[in-house]
Order: sequence, then C-alpha cells, then structure tokens
Amino acid sequence: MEQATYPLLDTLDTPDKLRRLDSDKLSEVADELRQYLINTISQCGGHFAAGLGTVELTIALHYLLNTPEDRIVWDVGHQAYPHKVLTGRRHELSSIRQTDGLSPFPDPKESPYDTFAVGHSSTSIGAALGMAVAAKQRGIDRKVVAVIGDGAMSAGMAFEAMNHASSCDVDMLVILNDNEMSISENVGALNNYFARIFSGKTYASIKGGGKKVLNKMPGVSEFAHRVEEHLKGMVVPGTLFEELGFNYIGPVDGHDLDALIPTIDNMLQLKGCQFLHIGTRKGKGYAPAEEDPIGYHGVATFDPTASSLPKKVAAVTYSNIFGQWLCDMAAEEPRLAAITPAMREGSDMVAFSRQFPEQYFDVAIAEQHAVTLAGGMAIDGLKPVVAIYSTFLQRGYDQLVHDICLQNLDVLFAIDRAGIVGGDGATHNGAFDLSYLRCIPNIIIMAPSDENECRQMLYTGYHYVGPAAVRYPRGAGTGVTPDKTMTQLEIGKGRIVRQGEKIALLSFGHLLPDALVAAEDYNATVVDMRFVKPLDKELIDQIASSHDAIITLEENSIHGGAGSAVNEYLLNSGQLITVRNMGLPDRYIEHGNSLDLKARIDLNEQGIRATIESLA
Ligand SMILES: Cc1ncc(C[n+]2csc(CCOP(=O)(O)OP(=O)(O)O)c2C)c(N)n1
Repeated sequence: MEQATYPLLDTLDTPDKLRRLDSDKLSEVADELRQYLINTISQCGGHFAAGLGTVELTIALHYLLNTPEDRIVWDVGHQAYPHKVLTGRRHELSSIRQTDGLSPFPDPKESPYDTFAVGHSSTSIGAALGMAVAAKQRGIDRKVVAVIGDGAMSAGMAFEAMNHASSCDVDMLVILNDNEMSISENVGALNNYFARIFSGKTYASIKGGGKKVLNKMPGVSEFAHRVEEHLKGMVVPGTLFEELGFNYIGPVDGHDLDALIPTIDNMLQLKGCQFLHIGTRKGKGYAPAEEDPIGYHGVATFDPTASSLPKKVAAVTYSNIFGQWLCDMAAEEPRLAAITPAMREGSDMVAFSRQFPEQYFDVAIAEQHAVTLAGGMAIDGLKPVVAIYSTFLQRGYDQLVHDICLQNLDVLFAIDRAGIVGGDGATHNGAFDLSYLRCIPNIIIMAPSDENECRQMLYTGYHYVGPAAVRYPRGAGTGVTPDKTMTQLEIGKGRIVRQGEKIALLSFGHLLPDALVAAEDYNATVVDMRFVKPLDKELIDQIASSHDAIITLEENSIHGGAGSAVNEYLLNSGQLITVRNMGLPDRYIEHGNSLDLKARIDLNEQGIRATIESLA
C-alpha cells in the first residue's frame, strides 16, 4: 500500500498554526485528519466512528477559539481523537489506550487542551457551566464550549446543568452533536424529538442554502435576530431548549465547514446561554463505519481496505455468560425484566433484545433511572435484572441505597467490568463496587471464580428474595464450559478448593486461578469465598484456627473491600491472626494492557507468591 502523506497536518503541531491557515484550507485539513484517523486507529484500535464524525467540528472549534485559554469540554471524550491530533499529540495517537500510551479520553494530566477529565457521559454541560461561572467570578474573558452527543444528552445530569445555566448569567455555548446514535441506536422521546427536527423540510432547505445565508451574515446582532427568527419560527417552534433558557440555533450540517464556522463564530459573540444543534454522521468518510456505526464504535485492529470488521473468534467472555444466562432464564420466567442503561452490546444483550423484546428495557444513558425503574418493577411483581458496569453503577448509588436496598426490593444486579478493564482506563475500572456495596444493608454480593460459578450465581441471585449482586470481570475467564442446568448455591457459603497448611488464600472472585497456581509451591490452602456478603464466618473461623496467616484476594479497592470484611470479622471476633489484604491500591489505575497493569500492582500469580514468601 502506498504510504499516506499528510502535508498540511504535518505543519499543525499546535492549534495556533491551524488558526493561521486561510479558511479555504480547512477542508483539506479535514481530509487529511480523517485519513490519519482511519490509518492509525485501524492499526492500534480504539474509539473510531464517533471521532470520524467530529472532524469538522473539532477543526472549527480550534480555528475559532483561543484554545487552551478558551475551554472546550468534550462529553465522554471518545469522540476527541481528532482533538488529540490537532493539539500536538498526533504522533502519539497510535499509543492510545496502551500501557503508558495516550489516555483513551481527554485528561488534563496529559494536555492543557484537555480541560476536564472525562469518560463517564453527560458531565460536559455542568463542567462547562462551572468554568463559565469561575471565569465570570474571577473577571476572566474566556469562551467556554461544551460538546455533547445526542446519546449523552439523554442523561439527567445534562438537563440538571441546562436547568441551572440560565440563572447563572454567564456566556456559554453548548453544541449538541446529533448523529442519532448512542453506542447502539439512541432511544427515547428526546431522540424522537431530535429526529423530528431533522426530518423537517426546512432543515433540508437551510442545509442547501445555508452557506449563502450564513456567509452574508453582516453583524452579530442582525445575524442572531435573523437566524433566530428564521429557525425558531419555521423549524423548532417552542423548542425544549429555548424553554430551558438557551438560545437554540440549528440544525446545522456538522460536516459543512462553510456553515459551521460562521455559525459558531457568530454564536460565540452572543451573550448568555447558546445552544447549537448540529447533525453529523457517525463514521463519516469511511463507508464501512457509516454502514455499521455500532460495530465501528470501538474497534480492535482491522484492515482499512476491507469492507467490514474481521469476524471475531474471541474466547467466551463473562458478558457472554451473562447474555446466555439471561436468555435461558427468560425462557422460563415471564416476570423477568432486563434493564440496560444504553449498554446493549457491551453487556451482551443483543440476542436477548431480539428474542425477548417485551422483556427488554434500554433506558438510554440513565443509570439512576435504570435502578429506580427496577425498584418500581419489583414493587409490582416483576423480577428486574439490572445489567450494569461496575463503574456506571456508581452513578446509580443513591438509588441503590434508597430505592432498592432500603425497601429490600427483589432486584438482581449483574455487575460487569468489575476490576481492571484495560484500555478504557481509570474512568472505567470497576474498582470500588465491593466497597460501596458491602456497607449497604440487605444486599447480598457474589463474586464468581469462573464462568460456571457466574452462571450459577446469577441463577442464585435471581431466586434470592431481596437485592442481590453478582460482580464479574471484563473479558474471558478460565475457559470452563458452564453447566446447562442451573443450581442455587447456598447463600453465604464458600468452599475450600485446595487444602494446604500454614497459609490460606481467601479468594473473592476471579483471581482464584492465580491463587491456585501460586499456592502449589507453598502448599497453601485456597478458598473460593464466593460471597462477599454475607461472609462465610464459619469457614473463616475454621481457617483462622488452623492456619498461621491469611491472605485475602480481590480485584477491588483494598479499602473497604472484601479483605476489609474479613479483617473486621476477625478483629471483632477476637481472632488474632496475621492477615495480608491484596487488591487494588489507593490510587487510580490508568489504562493499558490488563496483565501489565496487574503486574505493576502485584495483583497476579507472582504478586501472590511474593506475599506468601513475605509471610514465611
Ligand atoms: C455514565 C455513562 N454511561 C455509559 C457510558 C458508555 N458510553 C460511552 S459512549 C456512549 C454513547 C454516547 O452516545 P453519544 O453521546 O450520542 O455519542 P456518539 O458516540 O454517538 O458520538 C455510551 C453509552 C458512559 N461513557 N458513561
């Protein structure tokens, strides 16, 4: 293949240089940037389709704003790869998500152009508002822009910030990047509302004549007046965003630089809260991604000349175990209602959503609502299964405490991505769930050591009356094939997997295989604790009285986690025995290869050996 060249991009190592270009050069920059993203991400993997859709927007923003002094706040940040390229990180892009490589999302530790650390969605408007308020209070003349997708816009947080903004008397611009997709198809009434705006005939005519209208815009106030009248009257009468105190302009074609640049330029001069609605295409400029934006949302390496992604021959993951269990369970349980906050693919619920559409609820990016919805369903006779990533359940925490556990409601939480997640890094690690769940009354918590145990625990949790959680990691397990038949486990009971002497490894979850290998050379006892709550106290008594030392193991923060539960129990029952807690340290673990990351914090077989030796 001919080596691609990027003559313009090569000269643009800072946005300053971009700003010095004639505006008629910008579409060439867009072409090169898009090509660079395709060539690079196909070689290293990462978030792909969303970034292709924001190429023109990114160029327009850095062209018009005085970044980093002016602030751009990206929502989620998976669409910010073009931003990374234009802000001096082009040559490092191929290291993104890898150990010691570029961060998967914007991160102020990485660059002054990354104004706010993101990864979780729907924070951009609130953070940008905070920055606008700070600028005003401190007398700083600074522009602040939030860029949010239509998926992220579905979360309550976005609306909480919008609701507050107009009373703050600040200038800020919110840009809604509407591509009609979340990771899967966007859902809900708001999405339908956006679609209606786009399907209006007037949009088509503005699109066609947009350049003329906008280029002729003489003065700011006149522009504002004319465009506002035009759009308000004809396209979006009584728009929702106007009611929230924003001046709504749109929709504008987000791939048309000739429309974007004058529109944003003018809106940046306007006072108060501005809302620009742009239409973009996820995967823009790369036909296979335009065709399959879900598949190309996040990719492993692929051949950019092929017309589709390589067929996966990956090992069965814990998510797959959940997806299969869910279908099997629903086949016999019409009361089952499965809820996902916009993570159908990641939680492996695609098959379920097709086979059991009546029992499937994608609530959009709305974790808080997902949990409370489950509460209502449980109150009135359904059996909800909330499929949620550990990191995203953090958003639904009050709902878990107040709406589910306080009422002892019958809800099963299938908590995916527990532990280190690899490329998605610090924002996505499931580092805290055992700690934050363990202190809530009524809930029982299970952590499987392999795929079969995961299936049986889901079954156990489903039949348990009251709140139950099963937390399992990202990716594949030991490779065991789960039993087709499902059997309930005895609540609060662990099992000794290897009887040794002197040192006992109490494993909570999927580190069991590492524990077993490490234990061999030292003849250590290995226990699969299974339940973090209720703890198997009898078993702990038995182990404590027959061993010299205990090592607890979990892929969760050591602080407040399963090991802490063992410590509390031993102390309070007056059993004095040497204990070492192994788990995640008290710092955020960054992105990278999971095995590298675990090696760095000694949370692997070698680390367990070292801990055993330190006790010998
Ligand atoms: C709180 C939270 N829940 C779920 C996710 C997972 N997630 C990442 S991107 C995304 C879709 C975002 O859609 P949109 O904002 O429209 O951006 P697009 O990818 O379409 O550009 C989701 C659900 C997240 N990052 N944060």
